[in-house]
Amino acid sequence: ATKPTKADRFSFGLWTIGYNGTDPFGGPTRPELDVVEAVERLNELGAYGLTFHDDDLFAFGSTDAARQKQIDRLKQAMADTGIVVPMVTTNLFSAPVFKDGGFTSNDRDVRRFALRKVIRNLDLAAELGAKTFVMWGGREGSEYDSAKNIGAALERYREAVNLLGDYVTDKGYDIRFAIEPKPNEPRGDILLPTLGHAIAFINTLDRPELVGVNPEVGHEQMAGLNFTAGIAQAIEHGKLYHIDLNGQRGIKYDQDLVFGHGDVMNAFSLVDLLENGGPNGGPAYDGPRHFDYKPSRTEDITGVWDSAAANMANYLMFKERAAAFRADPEVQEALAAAKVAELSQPTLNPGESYDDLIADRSAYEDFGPERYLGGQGFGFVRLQQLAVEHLLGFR
Ligand code: GLT
Ligand code: MN
Ligand code: MN
Repeated sequence: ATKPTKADRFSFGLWTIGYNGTDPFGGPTRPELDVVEAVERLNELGAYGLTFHDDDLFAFGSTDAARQKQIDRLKQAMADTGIVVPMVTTNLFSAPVFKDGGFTSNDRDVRRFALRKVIRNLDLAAELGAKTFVMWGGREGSEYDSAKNIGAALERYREAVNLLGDYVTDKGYDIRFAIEPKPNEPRGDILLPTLGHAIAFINTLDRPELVGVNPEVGHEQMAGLNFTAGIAQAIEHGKLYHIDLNGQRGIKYDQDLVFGHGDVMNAFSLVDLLENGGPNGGPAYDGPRHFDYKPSRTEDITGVWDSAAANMANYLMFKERAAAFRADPEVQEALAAAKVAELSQPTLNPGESYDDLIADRSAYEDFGPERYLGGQGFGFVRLQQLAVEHLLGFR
């Protein structure tokens, strides 16, 4: 059951398995990984998709011929393996020109260049059949409050996303955008730092239906937030267009660990939500299960592929454990005792007005809140303990 197949829809960024170990304190510990090898190995391991930034596939500033050669090599590898490209994204953060961001750089010429770079990559995304275009604005932000007019930056962000929405609509591309929040790193503070900020921003756009979020486990956890709860809210708003799965241990730099190597309890509840949280207990999300992790700098190429496999195996193990949790009669009983389903029942009766509520003596005068002292516990802890026992394989 931990052997992935294409039906599981696991995808990986080319920059993840292709990460060469460079960090702010040291250079590469691994040689470059070729895209064809990446596609072939992912296929063998049971993944279905590869995603990439323009600059992962062909170096920034490549000639048209060099760019086309890499695109053709990728297309051939896709044809040979059946690997698809469900998502594409543009690098607006590595090149020196983007040192103050792309869409929101103080320098207007840089903003115009950034838009052209994205438009060019949108054409490639459409050509390869990608349905989602991720926008991670890692350099959109600042270190110094007086150096960035946040209101103006948000206006420029909006101007950019609106223009790109017009572009895909006019071209007839079947592509939606997904904004990826992150609180900080590389900028001291990044614009749209959490999925909540991003969803609020999206609702101010000309075409909000074209734009959702691509939350990353570690990014929300860097802000001290509960990832599962955030994902549940994104789903409730109809905005979960894509997801970046990985692992993070607490509020610190972005670790990009293997999915399941960070907060295990939250990973379990996340998979339970994605797989069993939908209507009638079915999946709540039907998009790619995309891994955005970094094979640790200590690993050789064997460690790279072991870690890629570990992401998928862990997801499938959580999925299996979550199914067992849901199927356990004792869990069902604990869920009922905890009144979890009762929360789905509207607080007012059908057609009931506030006058009717005020007239209902059982809601207030005869309610008796005193009985909640001592009695009327919810049993949430017992429910959580059952989850732990399933997660650890003791049930
Ligand atoms: C970068 C970042 C990731 C984003 C990628 C998409 S780029 O690697 O750390 O979280 O998902 O642009
Ligand atoms: Mn990350
Ligand atoms: Mn990411």
